[in-house]
Amino acid sequence: MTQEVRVDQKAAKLSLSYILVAFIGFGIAAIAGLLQGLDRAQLITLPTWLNYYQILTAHGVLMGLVFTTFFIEGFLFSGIARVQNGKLTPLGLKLGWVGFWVMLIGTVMGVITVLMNDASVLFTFYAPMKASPFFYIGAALIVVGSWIGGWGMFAEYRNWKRNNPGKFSPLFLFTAVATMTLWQICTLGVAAEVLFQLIPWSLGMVDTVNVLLSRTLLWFFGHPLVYFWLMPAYMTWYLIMPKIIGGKVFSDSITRLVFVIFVLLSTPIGFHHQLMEPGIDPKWKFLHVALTLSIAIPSLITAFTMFATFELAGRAKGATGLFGWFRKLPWKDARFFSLFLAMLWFIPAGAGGIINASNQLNQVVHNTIWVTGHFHLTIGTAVALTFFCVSYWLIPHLTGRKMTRTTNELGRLQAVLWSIGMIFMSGSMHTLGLLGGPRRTAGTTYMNDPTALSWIPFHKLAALGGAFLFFAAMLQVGLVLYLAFKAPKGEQEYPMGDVAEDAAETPRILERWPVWISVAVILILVAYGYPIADMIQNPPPGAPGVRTW
Ligand code: HEM
Ligand SMILES: [Cu+2]
Repeated sequence: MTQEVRVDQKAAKLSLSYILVAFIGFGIAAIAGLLQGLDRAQLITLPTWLNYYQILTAHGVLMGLVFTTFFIEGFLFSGIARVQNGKLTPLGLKLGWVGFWVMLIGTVMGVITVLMNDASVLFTFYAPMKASPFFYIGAALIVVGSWIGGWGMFAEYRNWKRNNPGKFSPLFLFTAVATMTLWQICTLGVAAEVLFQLIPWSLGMVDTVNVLLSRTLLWFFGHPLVYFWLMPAYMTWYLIMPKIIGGKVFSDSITRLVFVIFVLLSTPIGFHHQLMEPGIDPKWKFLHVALTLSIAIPSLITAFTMFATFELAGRAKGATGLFGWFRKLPWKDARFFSLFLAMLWFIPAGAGGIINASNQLNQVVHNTIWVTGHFHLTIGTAVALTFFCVSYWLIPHLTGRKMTRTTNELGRLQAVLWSIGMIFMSGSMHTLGLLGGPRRTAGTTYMNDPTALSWIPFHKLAALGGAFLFFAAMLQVGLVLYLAFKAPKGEQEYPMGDVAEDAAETPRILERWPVWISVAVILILVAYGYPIADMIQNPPPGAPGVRTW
């Protein structure tokens, strides 16, 4: 039996600050999302002072970077405190706060530049589109701030190891360290791009930019970024969910193994975003595709583990037959219900990912709105719903309040509305992509071209989905504010699962970080060393900046 541990006030304040900023960013981004959907369906015309690409940039940056990164830092700090008797060390707290402020300054800088229409370069800020230097500096500060927070978590880990020599670290701490390790490695790519290429260029210190190199450095970071979002969701599924359903963590070793595989394999695969790009030898693309397909393995292991967890919990409660356990799951509990939908959505999302990663199939869907449909299922649903669901119990836990029956019911409604919205929006986006519809394009009929006209009904369905999503998003923001400031005072449990007693002993090697980091670096050198050296030695003609908006 674990005793009930409360996250103490200091750690709670830190964690809550991150989480509130996350949901404010999310709320603003949702408004932009709705407007985009309506514009593309030709249901509204944006006013001349509000550019489609401007709101698309705001939406992408606020959802993809601000909502996720702030939420993840806040959640991981809270969980690390939870497994250490509710406390963080003074050093961890301090780094947590410095990171928070640096990230916040970067966010404000970036958002203001976008609102001033000085940075409509989209979420990927591809050169040679050129934004104001403040946009890039803001982005760099978000990344640096998140590093500092990560160092705070490493400090917690070192402290734990010192006080518990020779023991395995608590699973939550281990998986948090894995997540932040991946993040520190992969962000080196985007940091190099922004610091050495984009900032000097946007300040006018150099005239042109090596576009191929800049995109390669971006994707060195861009795919692992996806795992940075996914790993905290997996932490919830592996470690938190079992407690909510009254079961046990299926296996300590499998959990650690899955996270180690992510650290090893998520970086050397970035070329799967550049399959259509000239200047990279197909041999290297092939290597990256092969590694990409192998990173589906931890997700398949996860699917197996989740069902095993459900089944064992159900059988422990007396379920019989092949699927009897299904009825024993706590469907009425929003903490579980949202999570289950999140996991369910990850099945089509992952299948779509395998399609994107396959060389030939990529040619069909590349740069179509299929891709947008895909990531609204992965990050936009599997991850986002998981984060919503965490907020239902985490926020009241941090503020000394309680989830009520009504919040529980509204939480379940939220997940249903979000799912309906995604069926329409993501479903239409996938269909449109197969019909050749482009992504990242303001509403247009291409002078009434028949093909483009045939897309409009699907855009309308997507906009209908967007309306559901917007409604669900506002409900979510309302729930967050209610749980933070208004819900009745009380005790809300921080559910942290225990490992099953009969699980096999964990191999020591799984906790040898120097070994895993070295393997990760070697894989990166193999996959990127030669291509990047080649791009620097034989650069394509330098590109001057353009302003397309
Ligand atoms: C209220 C819910 C949402 C709505 C209505 C919505 C709608 C949209 C639409 C219409 C687009 C533009 C498609 C295009 O022109 O290519 C888009 C792009 C995008 N969305 Fe969402 N979305 C929502 C939630 C989310 C969430 C939860 C995330 C991630 C956490 C997300 C991340 C993104 C990103 C990264 C882009 C791409 C930006 C770019 O192309 O630069 N969205 N969304
Ligand atoms: Cu990718």
